[in-house]
Amino acid sequence: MTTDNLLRNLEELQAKALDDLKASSSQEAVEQWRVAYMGRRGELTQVLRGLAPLAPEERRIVGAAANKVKALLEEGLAGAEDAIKSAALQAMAEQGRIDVTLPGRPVPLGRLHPTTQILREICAAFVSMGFQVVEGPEVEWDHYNFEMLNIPKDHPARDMWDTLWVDHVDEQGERPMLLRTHTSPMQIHTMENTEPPIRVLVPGKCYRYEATDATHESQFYQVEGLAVDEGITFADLKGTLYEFARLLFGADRKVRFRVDYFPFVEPGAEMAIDCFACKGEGVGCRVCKGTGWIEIMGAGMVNPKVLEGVGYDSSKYTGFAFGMGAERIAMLKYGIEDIRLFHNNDLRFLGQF
Ligand code: FA5
Repeated sequence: MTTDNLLRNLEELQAKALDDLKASSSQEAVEQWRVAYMGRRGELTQVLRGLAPLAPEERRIVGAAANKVKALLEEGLAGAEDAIKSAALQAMAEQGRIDVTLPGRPVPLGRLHPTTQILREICAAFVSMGFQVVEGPEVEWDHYNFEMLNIPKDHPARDMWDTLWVDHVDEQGERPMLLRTHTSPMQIHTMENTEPPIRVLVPGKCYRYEATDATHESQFYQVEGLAVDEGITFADLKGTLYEFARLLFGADRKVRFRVDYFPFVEPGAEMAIDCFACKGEGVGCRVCKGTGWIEIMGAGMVNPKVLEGVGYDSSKYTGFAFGMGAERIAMLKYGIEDIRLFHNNDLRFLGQF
């Protein structure tokens, strides 16, 4: 073949290769193209191999032209590969495109149950006065729920606590186990396990065999308090509970103590605060039912019999105790009219706190 023919062949090869490359729009097609022209048996490779038998002068001319074609095809190949890569990237970006101007979807945030909130508030108030928070069992012995609290069997005061008994019979044929009706048994557990000075606060669930209504549930929370030391007086009880009422219900609260009966305290008292809704005026007020006062807890000086029952010297130690219903405090504080709402799991109710 003459040099001219060889050069014309090269020109045709170049034109055909570049046309083919233009038509190769996928990665696979471009790879096939590379193999067809520049692979080991590719068309251009064959031409380059065919240079060997040529005369030196001819080889120089055709070789230079062939190398030019080779460089051109390599350049074309790199360009085609780049174009395919950026087209793929572009398609990915289009598919997963985020519209940053769209408003976000609100994430529903959970919150604490109103009972948990009030328990924390009550605990924080007493912790600030040096009380320590402890918890106790919900399944109790008659011994702790009643006996050690100066409420022996057949004592009429047992009627104050409608009891749910656990179906467990002992050797004497008695049922000594129950669901605690109040948190007061923790007074005994604490005193049995510690020496004065004692200042504890016991939040916890209680159970009573009671019909439910707007202010009564068969499961509810109480918060118990107990302080025992040398020289504790009724003035300490009043001062502590007065401070509590101010912390929870506002600095200008007034408190009222009236005599009440609980077998484990002597004297016993019921504590009320002046109604924060009507400022104690009463007339027509739904919160205090027109009395101007709201009862919030039972309290009193620990009965010396109870102190002696746990082995304390009642001539040396005195103490005070109190117990309040947590939901009732929450009802007062947040203006909730029905205690049954606490357990309904209604988000319209729970979302308000
Ligand atoms: C007692 O349970 C005594 N242990 C309180 C006490 C402790 C007095 C220490 C003296 C010294 P009472 O039965 O009144 O007392 O209950 C206390 C509070 O628990 C009530 O004021 C009320 O707020 C709450 N409570 C009682 N029964 C229910 C009920 N069925 N549902 C919701 N709350 C209740």
